[in-house]
Amino acid sequence: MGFHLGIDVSTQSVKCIVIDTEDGTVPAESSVNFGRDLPSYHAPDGFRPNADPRIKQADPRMWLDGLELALEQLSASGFDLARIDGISGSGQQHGSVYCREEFSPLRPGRSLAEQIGPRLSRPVAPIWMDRSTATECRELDAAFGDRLQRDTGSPAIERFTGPQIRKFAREEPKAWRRTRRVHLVSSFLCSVLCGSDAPIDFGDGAGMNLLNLQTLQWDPAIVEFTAPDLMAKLPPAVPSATVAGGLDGWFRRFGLRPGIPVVVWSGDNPNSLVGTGAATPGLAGISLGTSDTFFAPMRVFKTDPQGCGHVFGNPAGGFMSLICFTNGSLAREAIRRELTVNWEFFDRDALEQSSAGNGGRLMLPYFEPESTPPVPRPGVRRNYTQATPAEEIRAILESQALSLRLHSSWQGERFRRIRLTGGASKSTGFRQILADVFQAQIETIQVTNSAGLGAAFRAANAVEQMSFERLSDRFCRPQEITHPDPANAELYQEMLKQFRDFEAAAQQA
Ligand code: XUL
Repeated sequence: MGFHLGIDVSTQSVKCIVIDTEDGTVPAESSVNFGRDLPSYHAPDGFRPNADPRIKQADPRMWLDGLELALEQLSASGFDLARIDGISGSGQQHGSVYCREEFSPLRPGRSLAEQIGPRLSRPVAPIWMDRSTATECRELDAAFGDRLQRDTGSPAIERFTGPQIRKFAREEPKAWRRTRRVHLVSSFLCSVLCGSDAPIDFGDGAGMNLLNLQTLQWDPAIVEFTAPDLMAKLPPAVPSATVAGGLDGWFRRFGLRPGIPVVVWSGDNPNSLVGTGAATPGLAGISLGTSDTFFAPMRVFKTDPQGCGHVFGNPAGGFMSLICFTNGSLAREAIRRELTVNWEFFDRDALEQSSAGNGGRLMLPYFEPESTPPVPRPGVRRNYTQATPAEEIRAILESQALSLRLHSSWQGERFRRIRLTGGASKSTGFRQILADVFQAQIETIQVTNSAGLGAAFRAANAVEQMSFERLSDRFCRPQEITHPDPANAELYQEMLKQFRDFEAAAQQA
């Protein structure tokens, strides 16, 4: 029994969470928001503004400054970080970081950004929101056809790392030649903690279009096609319970003990699967974050015939599904701003002032290019012309719930219980809509940062051999349960068909 630290580096923030596995409590937490706390990076939403809306890049030094600040705040919270026995982390998925040197022990007296920044062979990292790799995806699909999805779990996906790497190697061949190591956000930050290059875990590695999920090794032919000499630049791919190394002495400044085990980091979605307690079959999870995601453990390896859903490694063993809807909270926030209403109205009053089905109003809220279904250009579509603010809000929420249901149906499972996490999970109105659309029980847990919690679980699992079942028993007991209203089952079943047709027509237009 002990204390474990989970660090979540997401699109917009760095969050730390300490768990006490003995009594199932969270004795310390901290949070840093890039836009608010690190304004000098000019990345209010976690990426640098770019004239081309398809390009979304972040400065890795911003993540390093965020990490330092979040650890500083954690140690200032009064909890003695010397008590921590293990660390792991969670990174926003798919982004790629290019390093000109291999990692070596950190030098005391200099900030992380100061010493690691100059070791990057590319000053920016494309992140998961980037949509500028359509050409590379076409080439990958042409070269490998169906095998790409069959073996890597996904067809070529614009936001995935392989296409990002191919584009960089082609456009900047000199910088590519100078690159010694390509990391994911997760393995990059894990390397920082260890002061040596860390491996990539199967959970996050599966989001690259490079990992063969049949062999659980980098696929030689796909890797070779993606970029010259890429195999030599990739860290090894390993199970999620692997200890990457000991904590570098640099982190002593926060009270952390040098040498404590650092467990490989994973992506935010694999971490959220375990952090919501949904890693065992039967349950599913929905995370309402910058993007909305749907994830579930898989009983058998299966791919999405539409090509929108993915298969990743489940940190608890086997595989998981993941479906990502780029226009999650960013779209809800945009509608709220357009209507100039506060969150109280958005989350509660609006849904009391409108009714289930909303007169058939549907919205495709693509404020950003969308991943599911793939929509390359932003644009909001409505099948109605008139709506009160309350009806407009219900339209986006019902449409988002219908989209989640529609695009998760390829798994062929009837999910009766869904764990809900992320900022918008506190909206009672949205919870009811999700319960009714899925006709499933929607359960929230106390900790809303499920990615950070999942990372702390993985540390405890690898270091203390504590099972995920025990951890989720201690930390993920359902807090609030929203039951579906059976009276709305037929209504939403009908609306699901209308939504499918509306979405299909919009895609053809
Ligand atoms: C998943 C995805 C997003 C990011 C967000 O495929 O692209 O959920 O992981 O951080």
